Amino acid sequence: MTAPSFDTVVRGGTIVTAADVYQADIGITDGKIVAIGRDLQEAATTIDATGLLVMPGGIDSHVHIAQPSGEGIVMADDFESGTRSALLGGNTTVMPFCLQQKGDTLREALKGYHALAEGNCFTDISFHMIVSDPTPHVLGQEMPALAEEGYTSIKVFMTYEGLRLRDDEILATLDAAKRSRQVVLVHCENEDAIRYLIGRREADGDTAPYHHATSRPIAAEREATHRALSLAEIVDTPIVIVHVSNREAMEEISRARLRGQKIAGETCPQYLVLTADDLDLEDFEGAKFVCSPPPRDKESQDACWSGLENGVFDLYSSDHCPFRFDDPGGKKTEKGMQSFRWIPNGIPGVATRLPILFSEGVKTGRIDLNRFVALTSTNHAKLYGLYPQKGTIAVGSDADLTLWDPELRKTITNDDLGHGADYTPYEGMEVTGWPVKVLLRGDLVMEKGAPVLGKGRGRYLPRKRSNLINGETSL
Ligand code: DUC
Ligand code: ZN
Ligand code: ZN
Repeated sequence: MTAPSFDTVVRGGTIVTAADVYQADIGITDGKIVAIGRDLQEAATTIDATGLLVMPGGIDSHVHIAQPSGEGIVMADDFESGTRSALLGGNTTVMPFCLQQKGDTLREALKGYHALAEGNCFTDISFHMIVSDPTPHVLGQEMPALAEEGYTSIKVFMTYEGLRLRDDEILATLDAAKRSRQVVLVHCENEDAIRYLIGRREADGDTAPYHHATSRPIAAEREATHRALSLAEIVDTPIVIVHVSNREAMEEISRARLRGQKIAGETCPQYLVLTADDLDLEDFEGAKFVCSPPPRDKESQDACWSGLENGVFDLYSSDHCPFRFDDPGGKKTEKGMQSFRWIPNGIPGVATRLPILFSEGVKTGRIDLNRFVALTSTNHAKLYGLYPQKGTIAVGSDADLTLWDPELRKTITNDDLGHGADYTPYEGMEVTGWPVKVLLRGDLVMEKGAPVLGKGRGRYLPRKRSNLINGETSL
């Protein structure tokens, strides 16, 4: 008997990439895709994909795991639960943030995060660095050295006292990133305006969770988006505008592109299916929806949908940032119950990202299958230096595959999501389309809503430079 040609064949499925939809089998050896064709030969293992879409594993390039979030507050996910939830939702790579605390070096921050992640991940991971203390050592020594080691993206904040950078610090950080050829993600909200409004709300006795939304208005996001784009224009370096919630911020992105700037834009599920009214629920339930920027209104939802359709957005990420609800270390902190100011910012969503876009986007005809794959996988790989190892189905790529049942109807419920939070903001939402099997580097790692193999299969991924840094004008 001759030896099988492949370790594994995924047989009979419909392959979907950012460019094509076609029927073929996929041959896998040593974790890589080695053949794509009709009626491939026998393999040691066969995975039947009849009736299923076979897509590149989801890449969620915006998640927060085990991030320090203030005194007495504990993020609901560690690397085990966060990556388990990602896997159950059809993802094979996630990109969490590594937060530099003031006074620490980037290396110290990385040491801590790697220690937490090592041996605990169900998916591959790769870190963005959050720069909160742009000292000469960070800008001049660490950023260039770390870029060479594969940490090719950083994030800066324009809001949150203690985290936000002033404009001169942002300029210096952008300039350093330009020299080290790193791409910079920017959280765009005007801190001074927000702090002023929070004070006003509290003075008026408006302390319920809903006023998280009224104290972070669209104008505060639009102004900061314009400023971030202007600062990037001054330095002449690409930036990513993350978690965009509304039309006015989108218009800033479009205008900057017309001026010739290299920009990527990102939106998230919460801006497509939630509104500020969700923060207005009784009994503190609105705290379940507190995130920044806050969900807006129906007009903003429509704008974000059109941005996914027409290319203002390149990325659709979860901004998974989970806190438990019924927990004094989560949303129900003692101070948070007194004022929205202290409610930890963020909601879970890494498991529900793909089903929400598939059901509300593909099934409704707003976007096609190719765009779905681009927005959820391929563009993340290109922007953050993982393509074509990740983000596509091609000979030579990692065999990271999500087998998707396009007709499976599910009601989203927290028990199915595998994360550490005690709620999902999408509880009870009916969706059509769900991941049924996931392969990570050729191994079947998820089937029927549960991990097949234990934690620790996920690897850390050093990355190349971003496509935007490498001279391309768009993804
Ligand atoms: N920004 C994020 O990117 N995620 C959660 C909270 C925040 O402000
Ligand atoms: Zn942010
Ligand atoms: Zn985030």
